[in-house]
Amino acid sequence: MASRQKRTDRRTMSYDDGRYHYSFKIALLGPNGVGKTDVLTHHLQTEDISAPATIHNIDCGISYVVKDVSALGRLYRVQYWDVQSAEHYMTQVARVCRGAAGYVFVFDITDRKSFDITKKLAQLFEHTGPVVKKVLIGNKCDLENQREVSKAEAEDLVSQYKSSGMVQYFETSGVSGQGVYEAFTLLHTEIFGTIPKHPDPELLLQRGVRLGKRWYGAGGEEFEAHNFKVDDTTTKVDWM
Ligand SMILES: Nc1nc2c(ncn2[C@@H]2O[C@H](COP(=O)(O)OP(=O)(O)OP(=O)(O)O)[C@@H](O)[C@H]2O)c(=O)[nH]1
Ligand SMILES: [Mg+2]
Repeated sequence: MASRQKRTDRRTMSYDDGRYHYSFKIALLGPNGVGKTDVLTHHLQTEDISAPATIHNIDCGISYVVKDVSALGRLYRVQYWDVQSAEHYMTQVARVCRGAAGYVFVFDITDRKSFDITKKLAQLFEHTGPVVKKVLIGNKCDLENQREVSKAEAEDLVSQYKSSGMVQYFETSGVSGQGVYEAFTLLHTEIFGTIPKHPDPELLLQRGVRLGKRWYGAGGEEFEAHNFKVDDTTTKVDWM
């Protein structure tokens, strides 16, 4: 009983209490049926992500999952927004996804129309500039014999949007999980790379990144970055 009480307390204490260094949002965008949810599911199963995922459903098929990712002694709380059929809700998508630190544009390599829609989505977020990071994913690479979009075309799209933060093209399979780890790892690393050593909160917000409370002591005193020690137990707490 005592131990159950203790567990409950820990859970309550750690519920969104800011015990992380930074938080940010990544939006997955692409037309209906390209495999966004399957790709995200594979990503959420990777080992370097802690804390179980809780899916929150919002309007119009939009849902998000919150996960903690640790890297280089920092704990990042990441919200992954899975935006269904983005082509039908362009205005809403633009509003809901505003302020994201990263975008994953997904199309289906066996469906040219999906590539054309993804081009429009990439254009919708062109204004974010280079500090917001983006990757392009050509999914269903297990269906090579049905390919309609070449790698060269997809890579051309990345080059076209390089100045608005698009960094690389990946081919993935939502069936086998091939390429998923590489795509998300690169996107995370690019986002982590936008955070300066002594960040100014206002500057961070322009990159879609917020500070967590790990920057502050119990009395509200501010810590220097090098004074941090990540307590690994917090990454394992079921906090939602
Ligand atoms: N062969 C193959 N099928 C896939 C792959 N990824 C997803 N699928 C299938 O494609 C269909 C759509 O996948 P979802 O993950 O639901 O697609 P989505 O982009 O989330 O679709 P919406 O949520 O409707 O926008 C499902 O039947 C999946 O099993 C893949 O890489 N290869
Ligand atoms: Mg989906």
